[in-house]
Amino acid sequence: MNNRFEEAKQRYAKIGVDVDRALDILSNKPISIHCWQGDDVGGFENKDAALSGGIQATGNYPGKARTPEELMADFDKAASLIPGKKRINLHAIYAVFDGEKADRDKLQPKHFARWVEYAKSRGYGIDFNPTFFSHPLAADGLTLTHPDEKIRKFWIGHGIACRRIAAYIAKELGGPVLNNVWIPDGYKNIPSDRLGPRLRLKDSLDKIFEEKLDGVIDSVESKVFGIGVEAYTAGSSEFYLNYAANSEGVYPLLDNGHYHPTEFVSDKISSLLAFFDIIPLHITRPVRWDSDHVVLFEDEIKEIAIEIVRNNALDRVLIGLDFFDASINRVAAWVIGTRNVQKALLYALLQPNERMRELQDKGMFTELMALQEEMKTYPFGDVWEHYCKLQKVPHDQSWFDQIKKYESEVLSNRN
Ligand code: RNT
Ligand code: ZN
Repeated sequence: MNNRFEEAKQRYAKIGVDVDRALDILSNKPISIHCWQGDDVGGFENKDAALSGGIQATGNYPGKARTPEELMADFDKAASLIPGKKRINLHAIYAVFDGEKADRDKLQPKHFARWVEYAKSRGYGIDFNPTFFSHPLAADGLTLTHPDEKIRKFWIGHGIACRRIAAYIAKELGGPVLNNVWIPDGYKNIPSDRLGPRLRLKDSLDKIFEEKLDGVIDSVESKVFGIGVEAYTAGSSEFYLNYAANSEGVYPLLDNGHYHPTEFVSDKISSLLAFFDIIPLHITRPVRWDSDHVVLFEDEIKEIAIEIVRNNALDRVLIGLDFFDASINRVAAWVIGTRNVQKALLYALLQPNERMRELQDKGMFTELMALQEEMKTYPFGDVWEHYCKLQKVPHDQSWFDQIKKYESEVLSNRN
């Protein structure tokens, strides 16, 4: 009998929070963990592929995964230290070629058979992303908006190929696959035409999404700016919100690193819940810009989780992660970031959300503030530790001992 947990449970029960129910809900919510934290968004296309598209993984911590086998082993290590249900989020550049390589527009389901096998054997779901960067035909930073029709066609072909791969994965795994389109397209300096690229983007997307495919959830990810495209990004928030609102089955994906620093995704979720049945997220940590730092257990992450939970939207909000830190142990980065998102969800599930809503509606704002602040020091940590024990993963910092061991036995032999 864990006394601290039992005491915590009673305290939460007193304010009407059912802890066991919260743990049950949490254990059933999958988190889509991005494969690209394991190798700095490198992929397997070619060994020295340089990351492009205005995103950057900085740092040179030793031990990055160089092959599918290494990436899968690292993901396994991380997953063994993370409670709850998992999905693995793949990018097209993680195709596993058995012999001859295929260019992006020629990618086929068979190039992802290894990942399907991997996910099946571990009971994970898979999500998917076409890769519109780190490629010679994206060297000028333009893909689906490119003024050159030939280049645009190549990238449309890539988008179509990826949706078919997503459909294949969905069929194999027996459940829907999110296929998320993010493109880097934009301009460093003041453009002389802002509409043209957006009209070309609209047309390219229409062509990509034309085919009806079972099991594929399509999304489009907006952004405010990237490195080298500071003045203009074609796929802006307004563009994609409108695109999604006007197309059947395409959803706007919110990445909380993709807005002005004074904007909050926690405040955007409810606006979208009013209009869309599904909302995909990329949870990250922007530090001054879209820097893709590892997610911490901090206020905005808690607030995002609270918005999902108190609006009963856990089934509608698809939670994916998106960070790539090469300055720390990459396996630890996965563990820290994913556990923090799960902590935030638990924190949200342990709030007396109904009571708080009532206080707001009755105009009892003093009581509301008092309760909100009291909740911050409730024995949340005791419940988290209990959850980890139930899930048979380390409940405290001792998970890091396993990372240290893995680093000395496995990662340090890579160079
Ligand atoms: C880039 C977007 C995008 C990428 C990944 C690798 O700013 O956030 O989601 O980070 O697709
Ligand atoms: Zn993202």
